This record gives sequence, structure tokens and C-alpha cells, in this order.
Amino acid sequence: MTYEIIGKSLAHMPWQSKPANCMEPVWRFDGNPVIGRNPIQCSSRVFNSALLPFNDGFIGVFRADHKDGMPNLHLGRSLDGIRWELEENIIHFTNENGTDAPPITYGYDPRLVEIEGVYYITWCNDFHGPTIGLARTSDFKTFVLMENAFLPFNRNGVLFPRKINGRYMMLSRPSDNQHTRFGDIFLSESPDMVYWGKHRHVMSRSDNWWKATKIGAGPAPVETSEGWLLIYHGVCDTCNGFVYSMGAALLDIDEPHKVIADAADYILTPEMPYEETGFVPNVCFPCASVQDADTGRIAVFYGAADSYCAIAFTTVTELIDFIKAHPL
Ligand code: BMA
Repeated sequence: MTYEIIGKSLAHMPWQSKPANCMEPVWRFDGNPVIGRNPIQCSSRVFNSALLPFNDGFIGVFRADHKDGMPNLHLGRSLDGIRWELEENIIHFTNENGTDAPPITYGYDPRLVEIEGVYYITWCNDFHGPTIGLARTSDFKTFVLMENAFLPFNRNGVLFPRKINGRYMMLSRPSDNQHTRFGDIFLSESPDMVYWGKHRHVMSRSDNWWKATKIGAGPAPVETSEGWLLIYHGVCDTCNGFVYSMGAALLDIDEPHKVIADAADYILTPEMPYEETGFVPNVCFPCASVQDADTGRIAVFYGAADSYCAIAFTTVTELIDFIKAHPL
């Protein structure tokens, strides 16, 4: 059986076919990592970043950890989604009235989504501790800083790419002020991107050890013929620290707090040197995907070892088949 992506064509998206000897539902780009160490002067590491199709190519919001150790948000552009030109300056935000907004203390793990012609960035923002920052742009030249979505502490705020029942929808993962040792995914809705409520529980960490510590939404969910396809990260606590893998689930199209199916097995786990070795070893942290509705191809953009950006490929049919074949 084949499944469909409900969305736009994207013929120029990054893509490599599944290698003949690959038995997994997701396979890595053979040119990984696509962004290595010290890609811009001010920053030592760029990882956990987001991209979207824009004009004839792609635009990205990148997490760049500066040489003072602080994570910041930078813009990047690419024609092919693989070779990136990153801006040296951090993204400058204005207030709603057009005046300069004060610089943010830190910004990390951005997500990027287009809803009705407006591009929204969500990220982990400082508000007396981490919470979900929000900004919008129409042209990637001016960026309006909006109200933080939630109270601290929260991370992994991920917007759905369209309104559902007339409301904006956001997944998030309430957390603590530390390297959170717990965490489940929740859904909140808003009529205006300012007031968020009607909170619902979506998914919990599970008895399966690869996601027994915490989980968090990854890329914006992809609309499919079977429901919203959600790629998320799941964390295992080992005697040598956390291990971040990727998982996949299907959410109900109209009531996305309802989980239709969730795979018991991970879809990708740290195995390559650039995933196992780096600033934080053993991390695969997906933040974005691009997909082509004509072919069902999906390219997942993920951070590797808190040091690099990498790409992995799958298709809507591969992933949904995998979820159904490995039920939780
Ligand atoms: C999480 C986040 C991510 C990071 C991960 C592994 O808490 O801070 O940005 O990739 O830890 O260090």
C-alpha cells in the first residue's frame, strides 16, 4: 500500500535513493555532515536547525553556538538544501510596533513553519528559564518578535503547518531548568498565536528504553493520507549520558492530540562518527523536514552530536509502513 503526502511539490529537494543493502526505514545522506565545525567566524558549532523551501531554493534558521558558549539564531540560504551560506550576524528582531526589540539572551533548537504565507519561528527562548519563543516574518528581512507562547519551563515548541478547526496548534514539551530528566509531548491551541490554551496530552515517554527518559516533537508534522506524520526525538539515559534517537508516530488529522499509531522502535539512532562524537556525543536531534507531495520523498534535517547538521531520507510510505509494522 502507498500513502500520500498532502502538500506541495518540491522537485528540487535534497534526495538520495535508498541504498540497495539498507534495511532501515530512514537512510543518511552520504555527504553528511552538511555543515561542519566553525562554519562562521563567530560560532564553533551549528546544529539542531530548521529549513523551508523559499523562492527558488531554501531558507534556514540555524542554531549557532558562539565562541562565548551562547546559542544564537542565524539565517542561512541554500539553493539545494545541502550547501549553505550562513549569515555572520544574528537575527535581529523588531517589536510589533517596528521598534528594535532587545536582543534575546539565547535562542536554540529553532523550528520554522509557513502558515498562510507567513513564516513562523519557534525556539527555546529565555524567559526566567527556557520557554517557547515565537517570531514571524514574511520576507526573511524583518522579523517581528511575538509573545512567548508558554510559561517556563518548556522546550521543543513545534507548530502545525496549518490551522486545524480554525486554530493554530503547537506541540511542546514542558520541562525544567536543567537537563530535564523527564518529559512528554502536549498540544495547545490558539486563535491568534498570542493566547494558548485547551492543552491536551499527546504522547508519553515509554517503557522502551530508547525513549524512556523523555520525548520531544521534531520537525513540523507532515500532513498525510493517514494522519499527521510526526517525527520526534526520544531519549535514553545511560551510565554515560543521554542518547537521542528519532521516532515516528501518526496523529489524528482533526484532533491531533489523538495518537493513531506510534512506532515502538526508533527510526534512526546515533551510529555514525559525526553522531557519536562531538560536543555532546550520541545525539540525533531532528528539527525540520522538507517533502515532495508528488513522490512522497521526505528529507529530515537533524543536528548531530550538538556539533553538525546532517540530512537523512525516507518516504511517506516507508515511514507509515514502519510505524504500522512496529506498533507500540
Ligand atoms: C537538549 C537540548 C538540545 C540538545 C540536547 C543534547 O536538552 O538542549 O539542544 O541537542 O539536549 O545535548
